[in-house]
Amino acid sequence: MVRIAEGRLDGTGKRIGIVVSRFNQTITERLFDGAVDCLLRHGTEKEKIDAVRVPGAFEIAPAAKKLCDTGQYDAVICLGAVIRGQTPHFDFVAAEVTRAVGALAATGGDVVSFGVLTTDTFEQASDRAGGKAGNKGWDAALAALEMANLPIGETGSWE
Ligand code: INI
Repeated sequence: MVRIAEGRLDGTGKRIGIVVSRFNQTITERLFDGAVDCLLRHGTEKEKIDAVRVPGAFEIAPAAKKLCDTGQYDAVICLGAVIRGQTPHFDFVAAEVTRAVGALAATGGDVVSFGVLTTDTFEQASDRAGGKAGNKGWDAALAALEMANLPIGETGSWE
């Protein structure tokens, strides 16, 4: 008999923090709208969603850590858009936000999900922010809810 534990896609009663960066704001606002839509449609109460805006993707992880450190959130969703330009700057910002949010998530102390686009073009980002490739903000919110409900460690989680 294989024992499987997986989180329910249920936002009822969950307190959720969202960090969204302003750089490439036309994209990031669409990620934000998608994330909020997903949370509301899965039962999270509007009053239990708090959002923090930060300047750019580089600032996302420090703000997410501040939210985690309050101990008030069942999950923190990170949203941003890093789009390749003419210089290597893209690579450094993309690598750093991925590393830093990943390090925060990997502590396992708090649920942290990653909805930061890293694309070559604005069009690719647009496709993934409510365009033909879905909305990665919506997807990040759903992942956050599933992980916030992960039953590992709860009594009888495999029963
Ligand atoms: N920030 C982004 O969120 N996306 C980008 O595409 C981007 N680019 O390409 O430069 C970007 N840079 C700003 C960076 O995140 C910081 O806000 C800035 O360096 C100040 O710390």
